[in-house]
Amino acid sequence: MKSVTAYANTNIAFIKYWGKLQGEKNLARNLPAVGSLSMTLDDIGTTTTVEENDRDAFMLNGETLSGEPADKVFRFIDRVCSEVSAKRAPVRVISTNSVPTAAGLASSASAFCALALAATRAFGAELSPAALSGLARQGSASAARSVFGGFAELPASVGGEEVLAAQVLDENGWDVRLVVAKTTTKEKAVHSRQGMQHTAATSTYYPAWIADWRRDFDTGRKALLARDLTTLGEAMEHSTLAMHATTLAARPPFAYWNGATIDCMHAVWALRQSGTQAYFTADAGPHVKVLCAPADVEKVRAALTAVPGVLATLTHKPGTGARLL
Ligand code: 2P0
Repeated sequence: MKSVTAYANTNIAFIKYWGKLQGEKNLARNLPAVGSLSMTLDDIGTTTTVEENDRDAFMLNGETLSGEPADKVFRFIDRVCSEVSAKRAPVRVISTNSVPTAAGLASSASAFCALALAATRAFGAELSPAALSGLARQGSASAARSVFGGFAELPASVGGEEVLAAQVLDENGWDVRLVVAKTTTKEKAVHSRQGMQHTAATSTYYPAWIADWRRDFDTGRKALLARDLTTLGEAMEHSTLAMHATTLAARPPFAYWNGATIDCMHAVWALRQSGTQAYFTADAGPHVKVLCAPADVEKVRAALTAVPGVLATLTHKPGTGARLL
């Protein structure tokens, strides 16, 4: 067995994935109930090495992990082996994350994408980018989109059909920026998988979310291809707020936002009122990400930095797809 190292950038969804096809078989394959559309970010992701070892071991950021986080990785290795018909041998998986783990900056997206690429190659298989996205999706659905640079889509699965991610525009296809406002250093209390399953099971608004997501997806996809920031931004904000509304109408309710998250949203709306094209999104965590033109980055950063509770801002361009190192 070869020792293989791969790198994947994380991605942020403009149009949100939130909800899985239910039923044991569908859940085992992690099939999304809604379509999503994302931007892969530059220089923020996961580097993962997969190599032979005398027993399964998982190291993340220099620490050996055990329990569920490690078991999730080992189960994914089982899946890789069955998918590429390789004999399962024990492995050491060494990952380094430049994404804050489990704080809503999509660490599982880059993690399972890099792991899928490194593990398939370590076991001697070479998958097409589309097939690799199908495998990465089974680790974490958002990971399917990180296979591709620039902007990617992952369709909804209808009736349990297999779904693969695809590139919509490459990293040179549209020069935009995503400004990330960090509003905490803490890990989130409700992991996204748990959060989406809880809302699917209990939220009054989940049926409305499932009935309506396609409008934002179709509008957002068309706007992305037309490089229309205003239309894409409006669809992104709607998708974001509709997703978060499902959590507020769950029983018991929960919210990924903190006070600074909401203040950042108001700051973005104020920017628009004064003529700057800026649009927010937020994921399963309290950070706020703002889409804007490169020329408006400084204005957006200044507005977000002025919000009490914003700890730092980081600016990302569209990044490249997953690669071997
Ligand atoms: C997304 N999120 O589209 C959405 C928006 C969070 C909010 O994908 O259960 O970690 O592993 O498939 O991919 C986070 O969910 O969930 C996510 P699983 P994942 O980026």
